[in-house]
Amino acid sequence: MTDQFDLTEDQRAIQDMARKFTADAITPHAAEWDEQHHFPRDTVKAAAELGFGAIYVSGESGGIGLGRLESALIMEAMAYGCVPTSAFISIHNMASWMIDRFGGQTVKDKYLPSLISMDLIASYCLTEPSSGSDAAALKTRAVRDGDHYVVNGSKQFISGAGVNDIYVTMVRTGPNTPEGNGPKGITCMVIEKDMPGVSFGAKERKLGWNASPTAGVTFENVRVPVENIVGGEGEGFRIAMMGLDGGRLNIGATSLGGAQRCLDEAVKYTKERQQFGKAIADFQNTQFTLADMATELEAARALLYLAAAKVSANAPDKTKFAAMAKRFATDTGSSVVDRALQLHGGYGYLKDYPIERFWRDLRVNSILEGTNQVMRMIVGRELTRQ
Ligand code: FAD
Ligand code: 2MC
Repeated sequence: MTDQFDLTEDQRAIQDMARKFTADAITPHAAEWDEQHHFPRDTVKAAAELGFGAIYVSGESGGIGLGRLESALIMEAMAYGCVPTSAFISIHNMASWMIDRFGGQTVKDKYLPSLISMDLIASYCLTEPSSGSDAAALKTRAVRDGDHYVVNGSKQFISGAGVNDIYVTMVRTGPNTPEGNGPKGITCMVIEKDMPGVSFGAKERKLGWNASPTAGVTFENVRVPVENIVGGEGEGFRIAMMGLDGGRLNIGATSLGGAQRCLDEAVKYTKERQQFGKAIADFQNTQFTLADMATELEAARALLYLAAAKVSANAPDKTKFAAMAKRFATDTGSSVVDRALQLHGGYGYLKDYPIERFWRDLRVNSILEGTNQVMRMIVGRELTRQ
């Protein structure tokens, strides 16, 4: 086996550390967080002590400066215990990276130290009530007024809204022209929870991701200092999309971790459960099902790790590969979990076993950070580009 197809010793050490953290601090509590709709802030903060609040924030800025494959390994490991908690930490990492990679020194000095320690936690605000997949149609407007922008509008479906401290927000600063109303009229800026005029909607009631609060955010004449913009005016859409290249890998990785947990549970369960005088693992149907689940999961993992290496290397086809991997890993993850549930029979449908929670938690991964139809659109456009 060449090293090219295996993890390095350092990557295995990072994976082991994330797995141990998950086994100690996440897995024992995840069912309760789901049931109680509890956001585990203390656990998230404990993850920061391992550097997981700034996985790919540069070492220069105080992060741990790892690549996207290492990030995927960490997200996959944490999702083995709790998918929404892992994804929550991923979103914080995506937003922090955007500040580090594109922000000026002032905005970096102002926020990064507290984001790295997760004393402040960040949300990512792109979606609006009338613009989900068509993200470049967003309407939240920021108008320059001296040393400030005055922001008005609303964001929808924001993970961490109301509990998080920092909102990395895409707003429209362009003029009312076709170009100003398109992607080139969008700017990225950091808005704080406590700035006057920021308010939050009620917590959404969801199928899953109960450990991760989701709500709308409204901005009413919020005065945001000009120094809070990340990148230049008009660069916000590109920055948002580059953030998502990494975010989508992480979401795919959480599907791999959740599905691996359910596959492991299914192997264990089918060896124990007896019907017709033998373990159900002894039926050929069970073995074929488990074999397909394991094979498909490995294929998804291989594509996701390749895509992660491409994003780390800033390869020209990184966006296409991130989209392919997100689509394939999230769809495969849900399909594996569904089969794990079937192999548990009626017990898989009960909250006494973890499968139904993963089934619910993985479902949304085919929708958020770009639906899997949008992922196909990105890949299809790339394939047919002249
Ligand atoms: P729509 O865009 O209205 O899509 C509806 C359907 O139409 C989908 O099936 C879609 O694939 C399909 N469709 C749309 N356009 C096309 C097309 N051109 N071709 C083919 N099919 C198409 N957003 C954030 O900014 N920050 C967050 O933190 C965040 N967290 C979220 C957490 C949760 C739990 C959820 C559910 C969503 C979150 N989102 C967040 C929003 C998420 O990114 C959007 O829901 C998603 O991008 C889809 O947008 P939409 O819901 O408006 O669906
Ligand atoms: N990296 C760098 N630049 C990019 C890019 C990327 N990944 N993707 C697009 N761009 C640039 C692109 O090159 C173009 O610039 P230029 O005109 O200079 O060439 C500009 O951005 C506009 O791009 P498009 O012409 O592709 O824009 P369009 O509006 O046609 O479609 C689409 C873009 C559909 C891919 C985008 O709107 C999209 O990803 N939609 C899904 C929205 C989404 O993912 N939301 C997730 C919210 S976050 C979330 O859910 C969480 C849980 C946190």
